[in-house]
Amino acid sequence: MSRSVEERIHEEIREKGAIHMTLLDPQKMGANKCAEIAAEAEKGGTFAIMVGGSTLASNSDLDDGVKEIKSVVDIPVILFPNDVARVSRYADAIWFMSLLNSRLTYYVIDAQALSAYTVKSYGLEALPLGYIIIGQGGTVGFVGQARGIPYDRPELAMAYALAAQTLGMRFVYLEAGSGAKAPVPPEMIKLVKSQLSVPLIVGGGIRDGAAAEAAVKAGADIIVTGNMVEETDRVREVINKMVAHIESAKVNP
Ligand code: 1GP
Repeated sequence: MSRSVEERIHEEIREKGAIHMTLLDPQKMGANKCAEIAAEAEKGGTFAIMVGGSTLASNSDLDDGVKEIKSVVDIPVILFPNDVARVSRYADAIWFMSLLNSRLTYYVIDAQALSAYTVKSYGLEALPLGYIIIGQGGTVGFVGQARGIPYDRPELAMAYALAAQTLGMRFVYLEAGSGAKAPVPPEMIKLVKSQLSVPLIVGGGIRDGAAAEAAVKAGADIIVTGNMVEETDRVREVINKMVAHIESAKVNP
């Protein structure tokens, strides 16, 4: 039997120290462009493609995007849904996530209840994830009605992350929001990681190797970037540089 995406993530973290994932939005960029970027990102050394969805778009665009990306890469394609409709049967896995600091039970548990059967019937591998918004969180903070954790309150992030792990979630994500002015602070990552044994994902506002390296040195296991590849036509080079920073960070702590 082939290894699960979860096993592959763990193996890669063990081997490399930390890994990079590339977030793409087919509904924003179009399926062809996404596939083109995904192929270059794979060559640059990204471990997986995460497929997010725009708030206002149709599901057929999502399916087309996932299929197109799958047709050009061998690395895992993982859904990163922002709502119940963002589930495609063509992906390898889905971050089955709860927005832990939302005001609305919808984003904490109701959306998951509404989509769990679909995920199961599609045979999608579910990766249980506690998702925590730091600061304002940009669009996801607004739509998800998050009570963003202030950047200077790392102990609150730690408390929510530890609750996620204690509830059995197998990944924790600290999200500053796509395009955030400042990424999650290293001091916060450090405190959160000191209490966690599950992989810690960090994303939002990471624009260069130095920021990724700082996050990994503080304890991040997975770095997610989205905007970075949308803003360049040298995707392979940019990802390659970032991956080098990420891998060297764990080797030379
Ligand atoms: C957003 O954390 C991701 O969900 C990526 O953010 O687009 O700022 O890289 P950026």
